[in-house]
Amino acid sequence: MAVHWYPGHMHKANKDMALSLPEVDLIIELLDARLPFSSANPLLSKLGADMPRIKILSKSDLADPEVTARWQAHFEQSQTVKALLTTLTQSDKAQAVAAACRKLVPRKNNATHNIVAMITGIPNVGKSTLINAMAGKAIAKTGNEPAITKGQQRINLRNGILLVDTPGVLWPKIENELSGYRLATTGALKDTAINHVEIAYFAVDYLLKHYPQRLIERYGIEELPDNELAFLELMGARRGCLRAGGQVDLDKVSSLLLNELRSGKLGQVSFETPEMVELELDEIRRRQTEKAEVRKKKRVERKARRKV
Ligand SMILES: Nc1nc2c(ncn2[C@@H]2O[C@H](COP(=O)(O)OP(=O)(O)OP(=O)(O)O)[C@@H](O)[C@H]2O)c(=O)[nH]1
Ligand SMILES: [Mg+2]
Repeated sequence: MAVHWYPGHMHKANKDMALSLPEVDLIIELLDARLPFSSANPLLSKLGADMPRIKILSKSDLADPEVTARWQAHFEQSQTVKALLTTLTQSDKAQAVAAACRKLVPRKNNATHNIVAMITGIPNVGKSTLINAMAGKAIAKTGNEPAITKGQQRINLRNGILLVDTPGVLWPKIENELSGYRLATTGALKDTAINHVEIAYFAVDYLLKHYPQRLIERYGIEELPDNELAFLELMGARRGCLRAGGQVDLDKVSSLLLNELRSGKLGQVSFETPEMVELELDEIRRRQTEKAEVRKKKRVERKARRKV
């Protein structure tokens, strides 16, 4: 799915983050544990690339623990990942992040200078929630929809750490189509920017393949159909998502499914594994090489025509 949601405040947020970098000592990058690759916005990965960085897999309570453990092992192989906090409660996580900040910026671990930590991540990943946990009170506005934070906000924790909350940013262009679908499924795109039925088709197709038992248990459907439309129609009939005349209201049943999936009612679900992502990246590279070859061939042909 091509993602077309890059509102003006995201352009500004990117610029502001780059401008603030000289004052920042370290970056805290939040990834969504359900889609650690697709939520790792390359713009944010490049931001302050040589700066100390703490990576956090957020919302791990909603992700499949077995898959999260695989991602954790995958990330820990990398030299650049300093800390990866997953299964901790918000308050333990807050304490662990503060301790990691002090460890990573030892020169400022004193009473005279604040460590400045910038929190980055895609929309709705939990940046402001983490800040509130670190502050011990609700300072930053949070909400279960993307683009709650629209501008940078600085919060002095008065314990030697100053946090910079930033608005969630997405990619201007997402190379991997599946990443777009996963971001829409988990709620990183504004609801008005997506077609619920198209996203529900993607989600049901994925659940039928990877978590069929959850669908059976949640919706009491004994025999699962083999396609997503048939499933949504059955589910719609059971849940009373009907239009006048008795036809299933696909839009309504799609929204219902996405809401239940996002709020964990279908259990802990992950949308990608390191192995799946490796295959997808291979496919993207193959397509890029193919495109480059076609372009080269056309160039050669044009040149040959000019010579005639
Ligand atoms: N289940 C679960 N929900 C979480 C977690 N962290 C945050 N949330 C919820 O996710 C939603 C978004 O959280 P925010 O902290 O506002 O996210 P944000 O990254 O600041 O979002 P923007 O400012 O819009 O970019 C809220 O409803 C939070 O309660 C978590 O670890 N688990
Ligand atoms: Mg926020």
